[in-house]
This record gives sequence, structure tokens and C-alpha cells, in this order.
Amino acid sequence: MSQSIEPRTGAETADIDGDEEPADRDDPTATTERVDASTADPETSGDTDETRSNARDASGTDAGHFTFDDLSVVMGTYNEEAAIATVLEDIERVTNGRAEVVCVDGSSDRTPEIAREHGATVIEQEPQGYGVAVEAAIRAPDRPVVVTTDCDDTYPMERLPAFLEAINDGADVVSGDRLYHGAETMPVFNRFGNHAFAGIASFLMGTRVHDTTTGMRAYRREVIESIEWTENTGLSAELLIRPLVRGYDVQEVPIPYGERAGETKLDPIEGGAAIAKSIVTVCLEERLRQL
Ligand SMILES: Nc1nc2c(ncn2[C@@H]2O[C@H](COP(=O)(O)OP(=O)(O)OP(=O)(O)O)[C@@H](O)[C@H]2O)c(=O)[nH]1
Ligand SMILES: [Mg+2]
Repeated sequence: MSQSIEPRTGAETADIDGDEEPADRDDPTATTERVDASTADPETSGDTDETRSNARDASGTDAGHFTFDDLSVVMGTYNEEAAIATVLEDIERVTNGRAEVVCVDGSSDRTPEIAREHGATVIEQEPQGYGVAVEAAIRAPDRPVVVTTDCDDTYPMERLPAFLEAINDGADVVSGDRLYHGAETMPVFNRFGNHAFAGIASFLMGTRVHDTTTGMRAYRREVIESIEWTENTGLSAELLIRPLVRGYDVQEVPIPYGERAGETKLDPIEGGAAIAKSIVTVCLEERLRQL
């Protein structure tokens, strides 16, 4: 199934939740719409989280009827032996084995073997950082909807139906917001940094966003293919910022965030500095592009 996507002109200054931060986050019912996953897959739905949208009116625009057969779930995998079986089993269960799974792998442990045993397509690549792996993983399949995730059991694969449903309702990008529910399993330094990144990006874009560095998002493939990506450690922020400033319908959906299984691959100081630099660079590039 394929659809043509045009950026929505005039959405550049739209607020992603249309309201001030404190009121909205304390009272989600005030400004949010709900995502009902039931039409994506009745057996695995049940998501009740709220969706914050920058779309003034998403009705009737680019709505589709994608199923799990149209979905690729992709990830970079780097020595994720402790988590990969759980992550792939969750995807299999939630999508009834219908989603395609692609892992771009740089591991020296048994991660790629476990991935293949679970039916994933494995692309081997020297470890070169998060963004190099994830961009390759996003580009490898050709299904029209792509979901990224980390292979560390932190992200709720149970929400895949809700993400797909939001795409079917007209979203171009659906972004899992880990900070909405507090992200208590996230190290305090990272949590502080992620709030700061969202604040900086919001200020520079003139649009409120809440979690710029989340690893779990759904994208329409055409959006991915229409934009040139430049960042590595900061790719996650770039994948949110460029579509948003260009007027695509980007929605943030609150998600729970679990404890990481296995070792982190991100150095908090070095990685954090790289992400901050990416956010400033990408926001300024996109604002200049608007002139
Ligand atoms: N192939 C490949 N995958 C990578 C590389 N760096 C990170 N990854 C994967 O990218 C995903 C994100 O890395 P994480 O270590 O979870 O980074 P993070 O989410 O910022 O940090 P945590 O809070 O510890 O989860 C994981 O699935 C990693 O295995 C790399 O150089 N190559
Ligand atoms: Mg992670």
C-alpha cells in the first residue's frame, strides 16, 4: 500500500500539544486525543494512552489502512544478547508474526544468531554508532510503515498497534514520549538531559516537544525517504525535528519506559554533547531552510 505524502504547509508553527506545558502534562485530558488501537489489531490492542498532536486537523488527510503486513520494525543491535530474544518475541506476539524485523548488527556476541533464530533479517555492519546503524535499518526494508526501537527491552512493543493506528489516522511520525510518565527507570542524569534536550529543541523550533531522543517511533516511509539525514548519535532528535519543522504531522504518544537489559552503548557525557550539538545544528538548518 502506498500513498503520496506532502508536507502540510502552515503547520510550521503549530504546537505539538497546543497548550502550555504544566497544565497539559498534569491534566492530559485537557488537550489530548486518545489513540484507540482496536482497529489495528483487536487481539493485541488495549492501549489507553493519550496522543499529543501538532495537527490542527488530521481528519481526512493521508489516512491509510495499513496492517502489520505493511510494518517493518527495525533496530540497531550491538551486543544485546541479554535483551534480543525478549524484544523479538514481543514483536512476534504483538503482531502475530506479521511485522518484518530488521536488525543492523555490529555485535561480537550471539546477538545476530539469536536474531536469525527468531526470523529477523540481520544486516552485519561494523559498529559505527547509533545513527549509522539505525539509518541503515530504516532504509533496508521497503514496507510503507517503519517503527524504530532499541534492542534493550526498554520500549513497549505492546504499543505497536497504537502506533500503527495513529499512522492510519493520518500521522506521518508517531513518537513515543518516555518522559510523560516520569521514566523512573531512566538514569537520573539521562532523564535530566532528555528534558533539557526537549526544552532546547522546543525553544529553537518554536514548537513544544517533550522527548526528542526516544528510540521508539513510527514513520511513513515516504517521509523518511523525502528528507536527507546527517546525524549519528543525534539521529533520533533529527528524525523528529526535520519532519516537524517541515510541517509533517508529528504526534507524541506517552509510553512506559522499562529498565534496560544489558549494558548501555551510549556514553552519557560524550553522547549527550553530540546530541546537544545535533539538536542545535538541525534546528538552525531547518529554520534557515524556512527563510
Ligand atoms: N549496530 C549497532 N547498533 C548500535 C550501535 N550503538 C548502539 N546501537 C544499538 O542502538 C540501540 C540504542 O543504544 P542504547 O545503548 O540503548 O542507547 P540509549 O538508549 O541511548 O541508552 P540506554 O538508556 O542505556 O538504553 C541499542 O539497540 C544498541 O544495541 C552501533 O554502533 N552499531
Ligand atoms: Mg536504549
